[in-house]
Amino acid sequence: MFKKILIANRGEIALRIIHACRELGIRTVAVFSTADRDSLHVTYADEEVCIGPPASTASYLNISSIISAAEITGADAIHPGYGFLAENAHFAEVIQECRMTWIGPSPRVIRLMGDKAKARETAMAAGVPVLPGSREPLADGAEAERVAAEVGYPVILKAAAGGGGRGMRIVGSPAEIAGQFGTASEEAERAFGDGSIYLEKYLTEPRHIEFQVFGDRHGSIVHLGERECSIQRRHQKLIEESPSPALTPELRAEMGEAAVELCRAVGYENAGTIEFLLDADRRFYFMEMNTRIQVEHPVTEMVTGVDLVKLQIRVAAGEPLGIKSGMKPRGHAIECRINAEHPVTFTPSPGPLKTFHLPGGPGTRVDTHGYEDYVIPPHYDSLVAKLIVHDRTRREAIARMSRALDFFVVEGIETSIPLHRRIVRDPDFLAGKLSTRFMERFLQPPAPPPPPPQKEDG
Ligand code: MV4
Repeated sequence: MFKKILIANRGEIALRIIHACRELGIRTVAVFSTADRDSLHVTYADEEVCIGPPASTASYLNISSIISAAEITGADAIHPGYGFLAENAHFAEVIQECRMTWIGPSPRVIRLMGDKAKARETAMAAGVPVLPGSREPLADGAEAERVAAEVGYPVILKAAAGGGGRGMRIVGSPAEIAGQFGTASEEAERAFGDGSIYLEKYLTEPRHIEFQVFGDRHGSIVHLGERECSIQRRHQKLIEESPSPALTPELRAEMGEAAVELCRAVGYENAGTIEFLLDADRRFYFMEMNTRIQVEHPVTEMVTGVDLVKLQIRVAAGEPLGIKSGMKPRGHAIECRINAEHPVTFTPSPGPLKTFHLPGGPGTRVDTHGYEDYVIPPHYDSLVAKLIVHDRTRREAIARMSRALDFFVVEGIETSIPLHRRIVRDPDFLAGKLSTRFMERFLQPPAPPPPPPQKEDG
């Protein structure tokens, strides 16, 4: 087992990784920017190294600073968390060249799955269902026209180097397709340095359901069930839950096996997520793979009882997984992401936490780096806390979430807590009627009142 792990991240996930290391008896090294001197990950790590100024590009994305910090402190492994360098194959390679362990999948697999067009081809070859569309990136507008006519409109153009909603274009008719292909490709070239575009039939109101997968160095691959992530706004998830209200045990087994097959095809190691779209007829299609631990991993932890971060560290150290695939989910878990932003306008709201009272009680977990008088810096993402609840049924979990939100008191900044309070009493949410369009409908301004009856004049 490792003696010392450097955590190449900040915020709640850095703290979460410190918790796992502490329980495994591993020493920790925090890296921090000058904006994060007073952060809890710095306080609670055994050692800490300043890696640069506030801008991420100069600190948490600065590979040479982070490698130097690891060398100086004698760390034997690096955990990247999520975001920042978590899916950077080059970073993983440099770590391995420096004779340290990268806690994640191989650079080869990160690179393969980072190319969303190659990931789609790999899924097709592994017999995992994908939406009708192009086999390889499109050569030109004429080819886009041909494939779109074949699969039928609407279609979606996606940047191979994009992912997570970046570089996508929905196209409704043949008149627009060639032009949209051109602009999408130019934009992708500018944004990612790779203009490759592929095409899929567009599903108008799917659910977003993702499977947690895990591989070890001994060739064992398992899935730990799904997370329903349909409640999102501008590709930022707001609420995640497990199990999905849409899955039966049979469909869960089928999707889980497809996820495991894809992992097997690429020799996947460590934690990963396979994203699927599920249509109204409950057909599922592979969308993309994320080669990291995700923000919403706690909902899976709550229903499986598996500590996913400890497992990441153990399998990176060469230990076998030691868990069975497809365990039956125990009860129901829901996570609300509490962001430092205005609940109606969604504008960022950094600043001091004047009051910060966390909810507690049975089945209630809060993952946060916040504390009273902590000042949320404006330089990073707005996640201040994840509120996760667990109970026996979905109904009870929602009631518990509603209660926990009422006992979560934050003053000094605006947060998304009031928005979550409204979502958890929405009739569609309560009925489990979810789709990626949920927030669009939820945020629609209420219809204006009918005009008053006109007086009849004679
Ligand atoms: C789609 C789709 C429908 N049909 N692909 C969004 C994030 C990235 N992983 C891919 N995404 C989608 N891909 C096909 N063929 C719907 C989404 C999607 C979405 C699209 C537009 C607006 C909001 C969305 C929310 C979730 C998923």
